[in-house]
Amino acid sequence: MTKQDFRIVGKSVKRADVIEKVTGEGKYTGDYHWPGLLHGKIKRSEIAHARIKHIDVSKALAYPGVKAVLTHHDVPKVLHYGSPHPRSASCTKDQYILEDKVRFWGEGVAAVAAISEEIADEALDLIEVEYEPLPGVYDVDSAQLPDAPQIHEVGPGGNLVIPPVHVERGDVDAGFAKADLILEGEFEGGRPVPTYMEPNICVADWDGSNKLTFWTSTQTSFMVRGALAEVLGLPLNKVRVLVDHMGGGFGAKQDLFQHEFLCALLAKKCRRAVKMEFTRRETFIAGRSRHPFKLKLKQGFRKDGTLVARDMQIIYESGAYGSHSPGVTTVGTFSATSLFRVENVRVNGRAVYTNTPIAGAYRGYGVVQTYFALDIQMDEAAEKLGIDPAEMRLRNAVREGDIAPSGHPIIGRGLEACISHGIKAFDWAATRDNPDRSDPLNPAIRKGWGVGCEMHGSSAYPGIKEQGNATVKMNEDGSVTLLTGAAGLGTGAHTALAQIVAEELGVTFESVSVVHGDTDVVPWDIGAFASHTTYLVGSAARIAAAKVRARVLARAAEKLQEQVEHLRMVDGIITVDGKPGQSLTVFEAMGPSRGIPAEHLIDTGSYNPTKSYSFAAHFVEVAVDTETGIIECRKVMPVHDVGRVIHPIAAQGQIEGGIQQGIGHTLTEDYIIDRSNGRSLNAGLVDYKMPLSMDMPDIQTIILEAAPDPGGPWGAKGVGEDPIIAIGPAIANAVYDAIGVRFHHYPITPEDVLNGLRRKAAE
Ligand code: SMO
Repeated sequence: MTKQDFRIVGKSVKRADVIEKVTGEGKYTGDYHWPGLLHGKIKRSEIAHARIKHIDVSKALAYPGVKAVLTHHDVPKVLHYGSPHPRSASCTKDQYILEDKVRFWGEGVAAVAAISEEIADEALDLIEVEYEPLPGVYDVDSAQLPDAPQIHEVGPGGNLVIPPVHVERGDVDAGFAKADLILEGEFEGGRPVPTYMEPNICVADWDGSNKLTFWTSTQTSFMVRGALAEVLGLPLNKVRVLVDHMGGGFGAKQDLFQHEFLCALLAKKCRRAVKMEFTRRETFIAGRSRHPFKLKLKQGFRKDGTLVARDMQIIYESGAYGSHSPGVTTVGTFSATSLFRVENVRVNGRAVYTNTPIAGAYRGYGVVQTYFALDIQMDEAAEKLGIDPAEMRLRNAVREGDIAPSGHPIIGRGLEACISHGIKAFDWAATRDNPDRSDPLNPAIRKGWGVGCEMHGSSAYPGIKEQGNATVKMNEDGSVTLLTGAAGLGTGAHTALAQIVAEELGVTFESVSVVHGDTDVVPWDIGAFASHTTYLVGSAARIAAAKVRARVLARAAEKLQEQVEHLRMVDGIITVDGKPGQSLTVFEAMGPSRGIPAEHLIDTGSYNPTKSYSFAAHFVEVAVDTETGIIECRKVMPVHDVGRVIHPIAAQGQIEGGIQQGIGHTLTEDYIIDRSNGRSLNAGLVDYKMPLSMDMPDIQTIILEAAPDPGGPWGAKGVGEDPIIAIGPAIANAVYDAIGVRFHHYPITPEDVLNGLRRKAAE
């Protein structure tokens, strides 16, 4: 199919949910209210590592308006996956709902249900907890000392979450022996928090048949269902999980959180519906951040720029529980074998427990960290070898047929296409060769330009069949309903799915409506993560639509007395090849036939994907104020290969959002933990600076369809996580270009810049 043949795919149709969203009519979990609804709150630990000697809830229970209090004495003693991921390799089973122990500051120790949020909050203060403090470890270095206190009994020991992940190819030592230039560096990064607009929220309600109905803001409704059923000892058909509109997730809403279990248990105890809602502060304390990391990287290059050997060791700080650390460590470690091609490579990844808040899944899942280092060191090598940095990346970019982190061969030349396209569109050579780096308006400002690259895989979990599912119904009037379990995080995924169905089926986009987020109704879904909804569920939806289309056409053929091969269906009109007068609407085709009343058609598609890789190169301009140390990211040109774009404006929105978050990571966002006692110092948005609209650069997005993936619908690949990855190193590289100071960490603060300038002046 050439681009011109598409009627709906590739067009920025009006989003299916746009009216309800802009008018405020769309329902989010927080919009559910009814008389008698109780409110739950969590009592949080004021100490990072301790045993609970005694907990007295009598005063709280006696407080007027309080309906129930739960402590570790009242909840099932079941170790659960903090993340109920079907791939056990992604997650750890190291958490109880409540325990007589706390492992981080702010961990829940008790839960209250009361007739109002205020009363529940006040009751928390009446719970008396007697702690026996335990020695804590608050950074990965002390956690790995031989005599360090052990945070968990489960796991391989040594405060490791899982055994080290090791991958090795070729002969690394021989590779270094061939190198003309060897670079070694240490890198580290802070703790950005996915600041979704809608804090975590859930509502639990039990009915007379002991069935739990559970509304929650989650990316993974079926995993929530599975984990709740397991812990509560219920069959899956006695747990119904509902997800309505969501205000973002960014990966972190893949976990099953402590408050979700507690909400269900409080509702059970009270025999009344309970709502539990995080404050913004709680999304920091009890949410999931990106993993802070420390990394050592050594690489060898030939004079012509060819990378010949790579040796990397990375430590991800997991915090108090494993959450997605196994997955993040595995994905990050394997991804570090790629991006820039190298035959001789060795990467070792570890995840280490500390008594700090939990790190988990966050857009860019382990890869943000490793590619930050790879891309900065690539820049350093280019400079040392006298090669233009963009040209250096072009020479080393992964190519068609190279082994991808997943073990599959890379399809197409996506990364090279992004780099070379950007070089031209950004006017890279002329811009960067310009010796004048001053700003005409402010002599203290130095301008600089940088580039960063990324690739990211979507989907594919070995061993899980039918990961993507969709059901398509052609109703008796010719309208179409798509049922999907894929959550709508706010990215427009449901619109893309509806476009795919309409295109494949041959009906108008407006005739397709999407039903989602009710586990009793929609087909099973692995969850909206790994940048895969369009790729995976889109493929399943296309298969389902094709089946329905064949059945509609079979009916039409019968009615028209024509061969089915001669029929076409476009925009809901069925025509006959070579007979312009002959046609039927879908409505007519679906109507009564030979006395049999009108009926609907329903079919389901399932899809087992391989893994697809998307690519990008980001070109940026920064302005560094040498008096204040403030770095301003002024311009970004993200060039992305998405294989096939389904909805250009939605894809562009994803890219712009990723850049905004990436700028935050790189320049200002860091959830700071006191390394002496595990207390958090800036939970909430008062002292944690995320970029706002006024901080946004001029973004000139370029979307390429350079390397379509045969596994995705018409070649489409993921775009969700990609844009957060390359922007960080691109900014760091541009800062070096501006002021000649190299930074190997994020965030790069004004203080860092001023100290760096001072160091440089002293050299
Ligand atoms: S961090 Mo993502 O939702 O795989």
